Amino acid sequence: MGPLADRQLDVVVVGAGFSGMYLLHRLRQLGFSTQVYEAGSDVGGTWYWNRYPGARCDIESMDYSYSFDPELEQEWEWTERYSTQPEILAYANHVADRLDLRAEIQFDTRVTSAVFDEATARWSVSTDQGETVSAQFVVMAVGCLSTTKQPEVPGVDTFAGPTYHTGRWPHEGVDFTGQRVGVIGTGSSGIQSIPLIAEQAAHLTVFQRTPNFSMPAKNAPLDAAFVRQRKATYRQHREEAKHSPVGVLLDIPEELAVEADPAEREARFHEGWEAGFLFGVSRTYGDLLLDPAANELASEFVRGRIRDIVDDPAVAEALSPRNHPFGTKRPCLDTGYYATFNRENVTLIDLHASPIVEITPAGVQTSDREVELDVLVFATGFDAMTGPILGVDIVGRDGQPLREKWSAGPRTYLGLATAGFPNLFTVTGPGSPSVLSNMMVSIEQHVDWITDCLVALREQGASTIEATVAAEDGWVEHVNEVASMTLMPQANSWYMGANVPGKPRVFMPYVGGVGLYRELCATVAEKNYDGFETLASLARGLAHSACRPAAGATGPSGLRAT
Ligand code: NA7
Repeated sequence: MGPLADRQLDVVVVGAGFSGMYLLHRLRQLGFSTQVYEAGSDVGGTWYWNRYPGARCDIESMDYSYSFDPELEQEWEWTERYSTQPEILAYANHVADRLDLRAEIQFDTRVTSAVFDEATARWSVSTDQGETVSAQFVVMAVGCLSTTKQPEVPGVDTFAGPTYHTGRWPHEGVDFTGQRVGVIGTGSSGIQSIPLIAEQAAHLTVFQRTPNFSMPAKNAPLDAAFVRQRKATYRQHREEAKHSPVGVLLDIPEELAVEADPAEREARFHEGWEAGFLFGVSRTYGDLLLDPAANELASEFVRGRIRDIVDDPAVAEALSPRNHPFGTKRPCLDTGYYATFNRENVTLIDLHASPIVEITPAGVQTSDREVELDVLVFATGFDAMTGPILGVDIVGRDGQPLREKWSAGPRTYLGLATAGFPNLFTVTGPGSPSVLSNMMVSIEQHVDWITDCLVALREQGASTIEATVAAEDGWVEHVNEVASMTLMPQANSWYMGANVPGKPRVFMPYVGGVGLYRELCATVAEKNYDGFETLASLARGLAHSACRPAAGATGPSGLRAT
């Protein structure tokens, strides 16, 4: 038995990023007593931690913001097409102030465990500050990219100089002037930071394991006329985004790249490249993520741009992705990334040709040389999606740890709940569109769904809600089936858990699209939480809610939105 819980709450929310903040606002409005715990010292989640140089959103500012408050979206002024981390963090702070959120957020506090007590149908939630509270519901609003991953390289702790992970960057910044800097990792964080570090450092060595596809961001100050026009039509724009495949408006032509006239195709790829848009090239044809031959056409187009930009053909080739289809790892948006490798003070080390053997006190030893360094930057990413959830010791019914249940990969119903863990919800969890979408759109949809669900339970006098195993099995099967119709599972991506040694290879996000997914979730709610079991009494097995789905009705076919 843990320490006795001294506070009784309706809801504990773990995390005060954009999910936790909106959750708190909604729960408070609806009269649920709520405590938010946040490991950081302030709000902002991913934007609180990721302060590395060049950190910037790759969804356009006017889309990457809350839509729930029309006044907020009218009053806030974004300055650039793609917001910098400081501006997004300022926005998060503005929202926290405006809605007076901080009173119910306990900062500098990490939730360590959450244990479900079947006798009381409540969660006992403990923190690293020695506090234990009792809550009817727990919502994991922990983000998808918040558990940082160090490079798995021998000697990593022996380096004599300072080391920094992009996802835990010091608040006071880092001055690289006159330093010999090494950056390990060329995902989005590496690609955003490398051009700026190169401008400051005496010398920069980039250690690249997998070259990534990156496109120019074409970032610029926002045009006042565009902002006026968008604000005038914001409601309609948001509504359309909510029902789109990825939560931003895209015209995805049905035409196939493999059937297009080569000159027209080249021109369309160029337009996509010049658009400065994450989906610029990816959305030029309908078959790029479905047909390997179509994908290769887009991949080769991007490799051609790399050859155009990079002076040294050998470096251009080393920077050219060839081991995964375009778009199956999240493509990056950059400002001057490839051109950085034309600088005299920048060296690229292709780790496929010469792998890192160890990190030494003096630098990095590869199979063919020792690179002496003063500073090391780890842009090595995250234990994505499941890492932050499993970082809390969650124990459900029958004493089952979630870590055990998910040992072969996450199993959820709708990415919102998992069987055996009553009254536990995840925001943008595995099995939901999440990281494949504009996160703001997905966050708001999940928060609205969860809070509506809590209201429905309150109205019905229900004390617990739990996904059925049948519904969960059906959903997991559906998520896998849809993913396998695409090229997405082919890459060793963090979507697959492939970046973390030993992590099960499962394609975690739902590729069905946010519009369809929203309809499916709404249908489940309309059918009195189809696929969930609710209990009106503390005694299990009694008083099941009125509308129990037949086991067969909750599989993927039973989930067709109508
Ligand atoms: P990512 O995209 O996971 O990138 C991490 C990078 O670090 C990637 O290039 C990895 O190579 C590399 N890496 C990881 N471990 C090692 C070791 N041990 N040795 C060498 N290289 C390594 O993380 P980011 O922070 O850049 O971006 C995460 C998301 O944030 C991004 O997708 C956007 O959605 C925003 P690998 O590809 O695994 O071979």
